[in-house]
Amino acid sequence: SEVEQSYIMIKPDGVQRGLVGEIISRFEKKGFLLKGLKLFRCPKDLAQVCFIRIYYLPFIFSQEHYKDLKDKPFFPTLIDYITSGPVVCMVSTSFVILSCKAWEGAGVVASARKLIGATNPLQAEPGTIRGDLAVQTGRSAPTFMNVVHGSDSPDNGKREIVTLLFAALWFKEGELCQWESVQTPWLVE
Ligand code: YYY
Ligand code: MG
Repeated sequence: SEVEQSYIMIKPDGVQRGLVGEIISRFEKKGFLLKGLKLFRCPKDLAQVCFIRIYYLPFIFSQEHYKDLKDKPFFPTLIDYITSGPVVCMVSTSFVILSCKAWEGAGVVASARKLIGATNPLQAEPGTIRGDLAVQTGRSAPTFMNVVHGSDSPDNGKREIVTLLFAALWFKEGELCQWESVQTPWLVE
């Protein structure tokens, strides 16, 4: 049976501001199972991207990650922002088995989005990661700096983590860790 997965990423401002532990801690405390974790510098340079796509498949690039936004006015600065320093790439899995329909709506993707909060940090509720930890409104710069990314659907979760050889983004096959947490029986019945 298949388990829902979300790709969660601490963006360069979160890393630079020393919020890695704080942000990981929120997902840990919630009870999600951590399946993958790495510090990674996303290349901006096209030559680098081409090289890596040829020699290190499957691979990532930020333009692919945000391809749905490529016509937006903030897209160039969004790519500048996301490639401006290391990011922390994470995969979280719910304990919830998808075939258990009653739980599907409460799966990790939607739940992680709630923990993360609204895209605009000034509109994000207190208690959410963006509401508590970010302020950039996009008024002076066209892109929100909002410290963290979370997949917006289970399908995008799959696309962003590791799918087919040529479509895989942030993680390579074999980089995710198969393990069981001792917490599981205390989190779900
Ligand atoms: O999923 P989420 O990150 O909350 O927002 P998206 O609509 O997917 O946009 C991705 C990314 O783009 C967002 O985190 C900041 C930036 N952005 C922006 O700077 N200004 C907007 N009006 C919308 C998005
Ligand atoms: Mg999004």
